[in-house]
Amino acid sequence: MSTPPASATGDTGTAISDSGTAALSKEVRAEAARRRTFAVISHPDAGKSTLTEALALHAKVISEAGAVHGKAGRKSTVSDWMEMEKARGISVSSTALQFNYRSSESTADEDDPGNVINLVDTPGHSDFSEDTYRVLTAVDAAVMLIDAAKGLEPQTLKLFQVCRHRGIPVITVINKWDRPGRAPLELLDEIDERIGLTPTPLFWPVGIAGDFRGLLRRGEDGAAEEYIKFTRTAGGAKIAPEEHLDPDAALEREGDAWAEAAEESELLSASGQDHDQELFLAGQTSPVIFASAMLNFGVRQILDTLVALAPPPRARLDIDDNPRDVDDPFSAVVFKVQAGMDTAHRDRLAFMRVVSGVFERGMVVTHAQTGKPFTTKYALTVFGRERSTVEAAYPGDVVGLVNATALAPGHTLFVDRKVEFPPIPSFAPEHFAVLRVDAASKYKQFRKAVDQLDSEGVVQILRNDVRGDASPVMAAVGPMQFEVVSARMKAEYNVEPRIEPLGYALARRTDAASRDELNRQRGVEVFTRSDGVLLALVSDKWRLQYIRKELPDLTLEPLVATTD
Ligand SMILES: Nc1nc2c(ncn2[C@@H]2O[C@H](COP(=O)(O)OP(=O)(O)OP(=O)(O)O)[C@@H](O)[C@H]2O)c(=O)[nH]1
Ligand SMILES: [Mg+2]
Repeated sequence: MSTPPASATGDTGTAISDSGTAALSKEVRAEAARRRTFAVISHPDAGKSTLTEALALHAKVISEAGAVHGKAGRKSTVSDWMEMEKARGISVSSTALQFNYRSSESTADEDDPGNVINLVDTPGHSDFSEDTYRVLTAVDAAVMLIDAAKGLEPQTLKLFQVCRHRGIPVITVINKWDRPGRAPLELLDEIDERIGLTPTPLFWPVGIAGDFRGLLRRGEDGAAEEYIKFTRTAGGAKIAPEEHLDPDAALEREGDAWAEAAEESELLSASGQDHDQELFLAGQTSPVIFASAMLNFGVRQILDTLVALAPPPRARLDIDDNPRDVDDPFSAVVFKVQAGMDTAHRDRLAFMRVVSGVFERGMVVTHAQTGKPFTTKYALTVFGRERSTVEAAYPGDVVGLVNATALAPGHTLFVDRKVEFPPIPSFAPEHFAVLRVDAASKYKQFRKAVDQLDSEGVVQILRNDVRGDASPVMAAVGPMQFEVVSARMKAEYNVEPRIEPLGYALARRTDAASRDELNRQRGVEVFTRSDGVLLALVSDKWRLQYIRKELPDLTLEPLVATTD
């Protein structure tokens, strides 16, 4: 755990001398420089949660990965802690983990404190893509997993586009190389052709998919620098032992498998597929590593690559496009709100990513959206479901604030010089359902649950006078979000809700002047969302086209759907 810098622990009221300010600024810059904040993203099932756990295993924060139960014989991962996630083996919500890591380079130098890794495991299912999108607004890099047998999948393409749009550099991991899959050069061609991103492998597989022996480390000109041979451990529960061999010894040991890997590596150089840091940061190329998250092959190489190449926290632009530098006074963005993580306490955590300055627990910060002061008495660093009190945090760190009820995704916190970061656009919902509870005795709990899940953004809650408060309408990007609502209402509030799908397929933003006329149309109903925005739900696009044509003066604006 990081300790607060001496220069930052004084009373906030006392003036800090110029030399003190300079020392603080130096401290913050140094702390920011050793941080790496990234998201693990992919199409469902490519192995994000398995990799997240393998990375934690390599940083020695957990001692064993996987065990007996759950999907494919493995216990649920540290990042999949909700009951629904454990039962189905899928992630339905993003999860943050923070840990220290000393790369092989930093362990050589005793004074080197190593790195602080802030990792967010995201859900792959497109129904939860809004959660993933919010995470991508808060990280500096992404690790994109591709299943060796499946190659690019629909969600992979969408996520690459989001990363490009946001200027997030991507490190690509071709996972599950322990299972039969496609030819490595073919997988790279697909990335190049379909995404227009040049893949630049750093580690090339020795042995075809399904016969994963180890990795060839590529030098600058594509020449093989060394061979890292891995040994399987029982069930992949422990770090896989590595043996490092020079190219001659590798050829002797692996014969054709090595010769082929070496030849392919040279072919890649001939087509210009070597790593270039500037092009990587500019989002034009992506370093590639082949791995097996399950067997822990290539996992240390992923961590070391993140430390060596992924960008540390940098200045962030505010709503007026002015940069907030990492050593400016404290500021942070909230990217996620989650309750029910601790069934004993039932508290609500707002996750913020520190953008600038030092955060100290107990600090009074300003909530930019309301201008109100906010005391950060309960601040936590999280590791999946586990949490511990955090005393200080630096740019790049993810901190959970307890019971910060006014905070919602996209909000800004700051001290001293005011700043407000751009809001996170919300997705256009395409699925709608009525939510109600039959037992009148449960109504109070039901109301509480609705408010909570609404404020987290699990679904959007819509209301109108005709339907009344007892049966609000839920709006979602995907229907699985409704299942999460149902599961969480039962688990956290002991309420058994009834969910009835509604026959609308589109939502458009409207205004008070258009409301009555719209409500008179067949297949249209106007609602107020909890943030005050008026939404017209429409049965289908033909109905929408018809109304547009017949009543062109009515306001019907599309909502931003940011993954498209
Ligand atoms: N053979 C093999 N299986 C793997 C590997 N990595 C993950 N798996 C398996 O693939 C399945 C999905 O893994 P997860 O880690 O849950 O995938 P995910 O990407 O987190 O899935 P979602 O969060 O639901 O999108 C599990 O059965 C894993 O055991 C790997 O390297 N090799
Ligand atoms: Mg997962």
